[in-house]
Amino acid sequence: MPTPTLGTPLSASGCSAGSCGSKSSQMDGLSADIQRKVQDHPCYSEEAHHHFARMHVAVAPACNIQCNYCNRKYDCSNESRPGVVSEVLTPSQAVKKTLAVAAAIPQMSVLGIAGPGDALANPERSFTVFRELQLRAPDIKLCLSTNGLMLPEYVEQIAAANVDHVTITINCIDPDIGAQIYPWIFWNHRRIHGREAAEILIAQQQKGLEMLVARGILVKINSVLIPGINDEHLKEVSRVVRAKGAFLHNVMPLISDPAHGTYFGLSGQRGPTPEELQNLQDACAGDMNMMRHCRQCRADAVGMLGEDRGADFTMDKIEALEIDAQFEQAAMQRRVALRTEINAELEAKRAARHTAIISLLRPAKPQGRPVHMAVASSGGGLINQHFGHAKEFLIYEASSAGVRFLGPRRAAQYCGGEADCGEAENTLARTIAVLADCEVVLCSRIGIEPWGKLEAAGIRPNGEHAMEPIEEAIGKVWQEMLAAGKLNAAPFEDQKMA
Ligand code: CLF
Ligand code: SF4
Repeated sequence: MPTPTLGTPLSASGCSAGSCGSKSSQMDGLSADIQRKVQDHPCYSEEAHHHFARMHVAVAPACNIQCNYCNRKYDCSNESRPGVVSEVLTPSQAVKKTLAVAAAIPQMSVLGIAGPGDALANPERSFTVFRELQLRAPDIKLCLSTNGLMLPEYVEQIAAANVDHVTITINCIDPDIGAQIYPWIFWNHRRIHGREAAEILIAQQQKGLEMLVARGILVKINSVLIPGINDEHLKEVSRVVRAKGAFLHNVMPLISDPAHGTYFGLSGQRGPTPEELQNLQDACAGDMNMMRHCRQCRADAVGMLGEDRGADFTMDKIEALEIDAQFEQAAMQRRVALRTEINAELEAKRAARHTAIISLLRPAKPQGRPVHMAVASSGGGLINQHFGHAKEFLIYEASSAGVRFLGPRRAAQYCGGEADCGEAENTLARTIAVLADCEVVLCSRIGIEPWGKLEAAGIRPNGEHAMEPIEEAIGKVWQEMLAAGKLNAAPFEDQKMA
């Protein structure tokens, strides 16, 4: 499997485009076939997630295993954060909803089945949806998420349905660790507990992974990081799944809250800190392409990653729509035209970025410490959101090695209008706490009050790069800090004490 570099290297001293081995995009080094599969899938490409949307249809209510981090009143943690799925759909409802959403949101490029149970514990329902959509909206990529228990049995059907992307949640390859995560599985008409259950599940997952790779289907591995149980072990998991040909590894933090009623939530098992998550992702990254932009979506999520437009597309609204072949055809043409346009723009930007990076940094490799920066963006890969409107910030690290995305971080929204005034102080303080390790926050605009409070906390607000591409702007700000001599001292000593 090719191993693309995620992020934009700043350092490319002494080289010319295409000859130095440095990469201006994660697309570099991928075969044309894999590029085609990845370029507009918002989960498989960090770049694509700024431009393309996905949706999930909740057609899979049952599950055949129990994970200690899941309570099936809530969404599947394979692919979602805990939260009740609004409505479980029949396959025909799911097809109609997909066609309606894909007509309303032309950036919609992927349809996924990710719960609320397991897609392959509900095979008839899942494959009915895939088969129908393959006929009626063949431009939409099909994506499936599973715990892997039944995967070997369904690989042929997955391939026949043109499902090009499969996610397997693999939390361990050691049954003793598995026994701490999975209390039981349902297998061959009986419930199996403990180590034996984990052993079967692990064997099925590994076999399914090998079978998918052999058929050229892109496989992403999701792993839930559970401190004290599988944290160290996930490095081994990453190494093994990569060796077997998995394309991407997504290590997600355990979400553990007693209110969710999960075993881990009720037993006090904690989730990882952002630093623990990043350290593990970095440790795995030597062996594997890591996904860092996962939003742990709901099993009925709709829209760009990080936004949820599910409320705009409830079944009562969908049922009222008339959808015929002409409608489907026109919608598909709009999607394909927009996709072609976006992909051409991205390709041009990649080429320009590579050239700019090389000329910017030649001949000497700049030295300076890494800097974390937060970005307010509403999509498109641009710095285009007001600080006070940001529901999440994208955290990047700039260094002499390049600009790399560390992940999204949820923030309290402080600017919710007059009704929120009393809360504004607290929510702003919480947002500043979330950004504590960042030295710069880039946004399109920011009010005087938050500006002052951020500065007082040692975080420099920057609105000078509004509407600019994120990574380019971060590279420029880092260069300015370097030129101003601010990157020689330890983090926060020069910048924050100024
Ligand atoms: Fe859905 Fe999953 Fe397909 Fe994406 S989500 S089935 S691969 S289309 Fe994506 Fe959401 Fe993370 Fe999943 S951000 S939870 S990785
Ligand atoms: Fe829950 Fe998904 Fe685990 Fe099934 S596989 S128990 S739905 S997290």
